[in-house]
Amino acid sequence: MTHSSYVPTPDDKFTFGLWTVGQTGRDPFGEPTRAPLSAPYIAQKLGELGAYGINLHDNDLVPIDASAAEHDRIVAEFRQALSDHGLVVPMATTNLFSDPAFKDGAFTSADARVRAYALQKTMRSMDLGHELGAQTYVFWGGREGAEVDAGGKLLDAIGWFRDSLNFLADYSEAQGYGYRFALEPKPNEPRGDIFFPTAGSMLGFIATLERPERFGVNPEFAHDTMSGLNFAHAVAQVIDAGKLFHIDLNDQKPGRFDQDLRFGSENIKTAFFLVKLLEDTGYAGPKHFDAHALRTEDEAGVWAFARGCMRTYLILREKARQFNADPEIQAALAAYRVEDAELADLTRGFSPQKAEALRDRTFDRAELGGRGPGLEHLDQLTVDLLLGTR
Ligand code: GLT
Ligand code: MN
Ligand code: MN
Repeated sequence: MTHSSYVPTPDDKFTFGLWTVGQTGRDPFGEPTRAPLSAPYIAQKLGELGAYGINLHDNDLVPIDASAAEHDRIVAEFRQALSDHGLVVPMATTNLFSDPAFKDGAFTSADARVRAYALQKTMRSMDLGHELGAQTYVFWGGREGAEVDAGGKLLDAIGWFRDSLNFLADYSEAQGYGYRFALEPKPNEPRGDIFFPTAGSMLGFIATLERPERFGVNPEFAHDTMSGLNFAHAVAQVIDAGKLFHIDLNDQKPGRFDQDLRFGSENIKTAFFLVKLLEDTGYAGPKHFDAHALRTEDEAGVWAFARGCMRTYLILREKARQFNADPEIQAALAAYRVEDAELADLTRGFSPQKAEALRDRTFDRAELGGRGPGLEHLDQLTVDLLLGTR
């Protein structure tokens, strides 16, 4: 299907969190600037815009102190709105960061009662997610971190986190939920330092779990960018490990507070190489825009924001296809790589004979160092493509 008008359809698998388009503009320095929107209304609007699904925290939908009857009424109403507007809930997650009970961590709290409550809250939230059809369960440990290390819990925290995830993976199996869990790294904010700050830390940690096959990563564009890292590089490592279970797309200026900007609004080149990576490798999961409209905006601005996230993705997807089909770009790419069948054989798969042959080989270092790979040319072709002059 072509998207010459850049208008999405559910096949594009674009999703938004209830907390994203529902964000009211509150920030640490100011009150909300927009009225709250109800979950059924958000479903209606996102359905009209061509989104595929809606993600939620337990309490985005059901207030934390709702009675059982209220719970049932709210969930029934939301389900109806989803089916009326052709949307699904592919991912769910728990709010383990707003309640003051979690101020010093949830699964990594030094208080055993808080850790147990976090497990209870998560099980209930997993029940709700399953009720709504979610197959991916995200863990973003917003409060799992510290401002000071005087409490001396660094190694304990890792162990407590592991115990909790092992418990919850078993709960998912015992209940027959079949969730795939996606761990979301972030370096800081709201904590001074958050545990497991990068995709690489999550990958290392997953290997220590009892059911590693059930766990993957939910990398977020802004979270790597905040600390000056290259998000496309992080995602490539996650894909290589077979662990891209979900992805959070947004944008961010490096070195700033957590901005959650509209996808593609800031780092257009990294966004392009990210979209190209996702499309070239056939990522088939949901593409979740975990961002919100600027605080300056009214409701019209919220929908302009949502439309813009999807439109920019589709434009970049088309640019990626152009990149792959452009003869000059492909020629420059071919010139960049130097292939050598004999050396490929020699360097892949160790044998004492190969090691011997490689030790004896003479390389012309001056020639290797003197070669110009043509990256300036290739990058300018990319810039021309992105600026629309190709
Ligand atoms: C919060 C955070 C996000 C997480 C959400 C899921 S909550 O908005 O900033 O990065 O993905 O818990
Ligand atoms: Mn975020
Ligand atoms: Mn996120």
